[in-house]
Amino acid sequence: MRITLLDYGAGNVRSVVNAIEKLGGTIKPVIKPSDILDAEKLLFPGVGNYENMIRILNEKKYINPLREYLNADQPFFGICLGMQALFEGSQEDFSGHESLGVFKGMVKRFTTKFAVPHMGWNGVSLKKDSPVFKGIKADTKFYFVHSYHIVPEDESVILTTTNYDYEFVSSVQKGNIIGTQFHPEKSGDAGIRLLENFVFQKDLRDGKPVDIKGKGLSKRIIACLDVRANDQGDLVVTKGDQYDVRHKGNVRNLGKPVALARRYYEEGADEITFLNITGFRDFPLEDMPMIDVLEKTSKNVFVPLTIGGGIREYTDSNGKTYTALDVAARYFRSGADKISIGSDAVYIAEEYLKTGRKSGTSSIEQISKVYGNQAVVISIDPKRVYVHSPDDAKKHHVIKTRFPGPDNEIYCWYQCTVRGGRTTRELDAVSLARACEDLGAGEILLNCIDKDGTNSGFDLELINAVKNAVSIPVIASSGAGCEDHFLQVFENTSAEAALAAGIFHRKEVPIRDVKTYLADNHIEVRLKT
Ligand code: 1PR
Repeated sequence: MRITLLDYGAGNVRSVVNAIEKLGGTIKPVIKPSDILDAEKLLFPGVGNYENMIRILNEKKYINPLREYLNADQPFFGICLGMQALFEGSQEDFSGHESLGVFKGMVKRFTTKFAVPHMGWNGVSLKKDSPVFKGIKADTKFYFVHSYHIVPEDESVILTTTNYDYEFVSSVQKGNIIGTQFHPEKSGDAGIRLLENFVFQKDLRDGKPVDIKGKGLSKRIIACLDVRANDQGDLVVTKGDQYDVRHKGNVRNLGKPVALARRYYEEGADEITFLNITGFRDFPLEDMPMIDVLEKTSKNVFVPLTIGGGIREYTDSNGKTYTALDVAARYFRSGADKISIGSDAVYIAEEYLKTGRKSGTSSIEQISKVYGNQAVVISIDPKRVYVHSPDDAKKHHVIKTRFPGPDNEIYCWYQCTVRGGRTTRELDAVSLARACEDLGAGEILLNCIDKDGTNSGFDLELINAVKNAVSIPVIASSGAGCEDHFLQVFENTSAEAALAAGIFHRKEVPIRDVKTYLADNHIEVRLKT
């Protein structure tokens, strides 16, 4: 079966292509407007920013052929922005460009005290029969990542709804036209099944009303792979002990990145994060192995992939300058869904806090504008600094701690570091997180150097301090040593996700045991069936 793919050039379409090809389908990309009308089945995966997408569709003169194709009720599957484009406009668009308007209604921003973007695995309640849901169990969860959702005027087009503080429409169908807010290509086996149904079912049309309830949003469990070349020059997954990755002088070698990522996908990881931990000194576009890792991983791993390390502006030895956006674009094209910025975020926040002005040119602003906030993660590497009194660190966000310092200090603040923890800066983690959210970041990956590799549990005080200061999702990281540490994070903080490395690499606790333990203790998780 030949699927025509509408790729407007922003975001990761590699996973969709990989999924279709894995299913035995072939992909024909849309190169010119008439390719849309020639399609047998048209797939439109959209990710990023609505305004950017609709501007490109107008510039490429795709609007009229798309309308003609859709008005003829030809098979269409829109994912995320690809579905939102069917409506009359979005609150994310101030450009005045024309939308498709094939379905009546608007795309609106979430109005909730919950973290936005809505990010993670959530259930769907099915409102009518549809061949695209054939063989998919009622309690299946799909991967969502968005700050805006559709509000259709015509209720008959609603295929599923999902609960995130309130009920919103998470997919639509009218005849052969289907759209999902969630990403099937990032939703593991169930998502692949949905795409398979679209590709191979002859009759796709929607049927009778039903009312099948779905489950709620899961807490995410993320496997993290710190990657670097070892002394023999092989790219390995390593693991630090408070960021020191050497044991008896050698870089610890805990496996190969592609193979480990696949193992974690099969064990039920909700996301995989790769951190190129020497990225601060190398130039990632010359570091082709990381690109190769992403390309190979995305062939078989259908959950979100994050890549961090070295996302910043760079001038090569010939004097050619690459923007952080160029670096990120290369990673997105290779299969990454999110990029994570460490050192550069600290410098950007320092400048922003000093001047009070958004330059518009920082990596955070540039990448979030083109690829959407949800694609920009800020990786924070803080260290505790103990003080006797908040007056001893007036410029910083100081907390009272239950774990006194070496001189019995009962206060501390969390000092930001750059260059893999090697250099400390006069900025605290809470201020960094707030500044980055302001600049357009969509998620915080909150490491903790004191806890990293210690197996002694997460730093709950740090997580609460940062989580209470921002309204974007926070991933708790560093220190997991047993199943109960994950439970403590979710019971004592409102972090949306927990990330671990060492215990998974050393096979001390399998991911599925963590999830079963959480489920037994009434934490909502996605259990792989
Ligand atoms: O500064 O933008 O180039 O990004 C560099 C990235 O590499 C940052 O995200 C930084 O956190 C990461 N990094 C740099 N050096 C190290 C190191 O370990 N020497 N790793 C490093 C950070 C922390 C987590 C780890 C958790 C969980 N590692 O990734 O996986 O602490 O570990 P655990 O469960 O074993 O306790 P830039």
